[in-house]
Amino acid sequence: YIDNKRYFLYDEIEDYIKRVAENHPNRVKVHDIGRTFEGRRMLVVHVSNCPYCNYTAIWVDAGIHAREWIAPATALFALSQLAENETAHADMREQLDWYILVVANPDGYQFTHTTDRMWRKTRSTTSMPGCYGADPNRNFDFHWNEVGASKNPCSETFAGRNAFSEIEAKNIRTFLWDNRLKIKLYISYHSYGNFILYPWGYTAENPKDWQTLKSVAMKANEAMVRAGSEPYTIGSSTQTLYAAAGGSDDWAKGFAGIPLSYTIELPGYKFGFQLPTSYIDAVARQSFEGLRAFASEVKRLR
Ligand code: 0X9
Ligand code: ZN
Repeated sequence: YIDNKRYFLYDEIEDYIKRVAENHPNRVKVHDIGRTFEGRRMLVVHVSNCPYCNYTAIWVDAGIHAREWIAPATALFALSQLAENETAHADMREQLDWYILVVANPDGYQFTHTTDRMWRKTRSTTSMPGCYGADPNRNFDFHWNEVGASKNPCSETFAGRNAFSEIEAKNIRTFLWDNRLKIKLYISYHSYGNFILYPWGYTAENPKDWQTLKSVAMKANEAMVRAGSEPYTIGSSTQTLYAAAGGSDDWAKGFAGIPLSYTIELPGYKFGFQLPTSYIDAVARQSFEGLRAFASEVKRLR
């Protein structure tokens, strides 16, 4: 399995995904959902006991923001447990399909390893020479650019030239849209700050089913705390963190109609984005217990 001893490069994650699919052909399928701006492949891993049974599905992505390294590490660990640990987690695989996108912004992720550890956005060219990338989490077409985003290509929260200007966001959109009827839970791992956020990010109003969103988040939090985690703050993005439109979570719920949608801000402790490798294992394992609770709630609500 993934040993959580360090943060992997994008190429290593890609190689691992190919290997795990080869080693577990009846449980793991890889969907190539398109290329990034710089030409990297974006791979969604489908893990299921019965890949053609069309079970209720859970989507997990991570690394929409390049510098939030603990997020891909957490998603990668979840993938490795679900795919490779044959003797455990039957509860999580039974009657469920998992779709995992370990690195949602591969170009940015690679850039944080080679050039600028604090890079957040994609790496596309913009109308401004010397300013690169848009914030993929401001680029989704649901109340796009209404609040908490910028039209300035040099800004860290540049919403993009238009909604879905970023190929990475567009690739995710297409896959989610095509599978929207089976996906009941959308999870996006970010860091940092220990938050479980539900929609909306574009308005302070609550979705009408906010109580369900909140109670499911509370189950996940309880499971993570039982596994040793610091507690998470639960609430709507706008009410708990800040207003910001164009997020993937808002689009998943508001446009694609996926009922349960969350952004999980993993812990940074005192280190922020630069969480030391010694923390990876605990965060990944605690988060995996959160996923187990999410899975059981999805089945209960089905
Ligand atoms: O600002 C963001 O995109 C997220 N926080 S982060 O520090 N990881 O950048 C929060 C996104 C919450 N969801 C929405 N605002 N839709
Ligand atoms: Zn983020």
